Amino acid sequence: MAAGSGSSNNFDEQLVLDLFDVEAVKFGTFTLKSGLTSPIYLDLRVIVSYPKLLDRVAKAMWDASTKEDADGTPPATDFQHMCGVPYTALPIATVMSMHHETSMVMRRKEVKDYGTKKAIEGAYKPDDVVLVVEDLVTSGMSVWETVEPLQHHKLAVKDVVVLIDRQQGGRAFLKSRGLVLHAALTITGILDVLVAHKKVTPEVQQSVLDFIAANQNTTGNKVAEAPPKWLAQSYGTRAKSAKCPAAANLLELMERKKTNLCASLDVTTSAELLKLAEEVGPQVCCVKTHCDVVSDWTEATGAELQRLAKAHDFVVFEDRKFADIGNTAALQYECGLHKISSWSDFVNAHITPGPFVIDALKGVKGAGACLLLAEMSSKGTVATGDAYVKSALDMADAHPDFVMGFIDQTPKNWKCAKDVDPGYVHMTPGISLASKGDKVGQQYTTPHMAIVDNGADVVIVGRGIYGASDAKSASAEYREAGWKAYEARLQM
Ligand code: S5P
Repeated sequence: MAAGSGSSNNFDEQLVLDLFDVEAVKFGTFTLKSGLTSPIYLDLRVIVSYPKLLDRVAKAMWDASTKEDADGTPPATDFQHMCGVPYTALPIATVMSMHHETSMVMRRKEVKDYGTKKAIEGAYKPDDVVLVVEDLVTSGMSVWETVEPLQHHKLAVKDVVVLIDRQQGGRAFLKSRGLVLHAALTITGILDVLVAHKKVTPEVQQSVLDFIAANQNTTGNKVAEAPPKWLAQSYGTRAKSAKCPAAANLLELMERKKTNLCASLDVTTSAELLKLAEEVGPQVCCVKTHCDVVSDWTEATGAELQRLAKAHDFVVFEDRKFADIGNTAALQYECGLHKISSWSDFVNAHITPGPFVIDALKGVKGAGACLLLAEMSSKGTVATGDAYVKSALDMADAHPDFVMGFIDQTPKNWKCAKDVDPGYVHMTPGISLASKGDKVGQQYTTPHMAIVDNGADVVIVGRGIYGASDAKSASAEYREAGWKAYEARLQM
């Protein structure tokens, strides 16, 4: 029996037939979580109810990870621990662990306070090698969500073993992140077995192959293409080409201080704000404020913030998000209780009023610089699409001395990414190492995803820092995660 490409030497026909019998592999019309209609459905959760099958699955996966594959993939690098991706792969990893007396570590899915370091449970030490165990791989994203926290806790991950490779780009995606995929079974191999045993018709086989070909995660392949210019350049190099002095200053600062972390200190009293700025100051390149949530703001608050900025070498960004006609925006920038232009290094503006809002802000006495909101992190935002991003870019390009960059989410994936001037700074909010979102629409990604996968330069972290029990150490952790991701990006 010809095994599908990427399958192991010991392609196990009986295992395929058993999986089919317990309906872990089903054919029909299924609506996936993504909304796509699929002719095949894999539900490997059912395996826990069949101990003998669970045992065989564990054996097949151990073989796949410790022997050379038919396609020449070498055995996994020696590992000290295995980590099953919650939940389906946890019992599989447990059985593998029992058979081979190999230690496991466990990644917690929900971690309340990242600073407690309880994200990874088990007995391990830095540089221990972990084999990640997953039931199946599609795009590779779910595996990556387990790999990233392991690496953050200084564990080395080099190999991933799955029962089934859906052959939808996961292998290339993981490879682009330095990981080798070992698969006991592949979809093409499974189909070959089931057609040979007359369990499915050649027509069904073809429809599944067509579905797989049409639904590929190409992120792994995209990485191999020429990246947008700014991704391959250091902050220092880009500082030299920046047309806006505030962008040059921030990029230089990031290079000098080795931090790309912006702390968003969204607290409601001056005392809390200044205490936090003092605590996190040594770790950040920027402190972001919302002065209008501070109940006792005075001129002294702004002045003290600037003193701390000088003492700790960071810049101050007031997140005012101007969105009115030019005349009003200019008044809001210069006047009122907050006199924002007198103490902030830069501000930001929505593009909805059109380009004159930039002219107006630029004309204010003491004006610093401005970021434009090209994308937002909140669920359901209507600021989306290529046309919206293109408008932001056009507005920036018309004022390159005053617009220092963008608040954005996925600049690397913008259609126009290759043409974006590397002198712009990309600042990305919606960053957390522990949470996926809040109850009012915030959506989080990790520093690594933001910087490596989405092209951010600066990660903006709010509650992940000021909401932690120890803001100082939380800021140090985010700083380390952000800088490591930037260094990894430069290596790609
Ligand atoms: O799209 C955006 C733009 C901004 S500036 N999404 C955001 O979350 N922000 C700001 O970033 C937001 O106003 C808040 O100050 C910070 C994120 O805070 P966190 O607590 O969710 O990390």
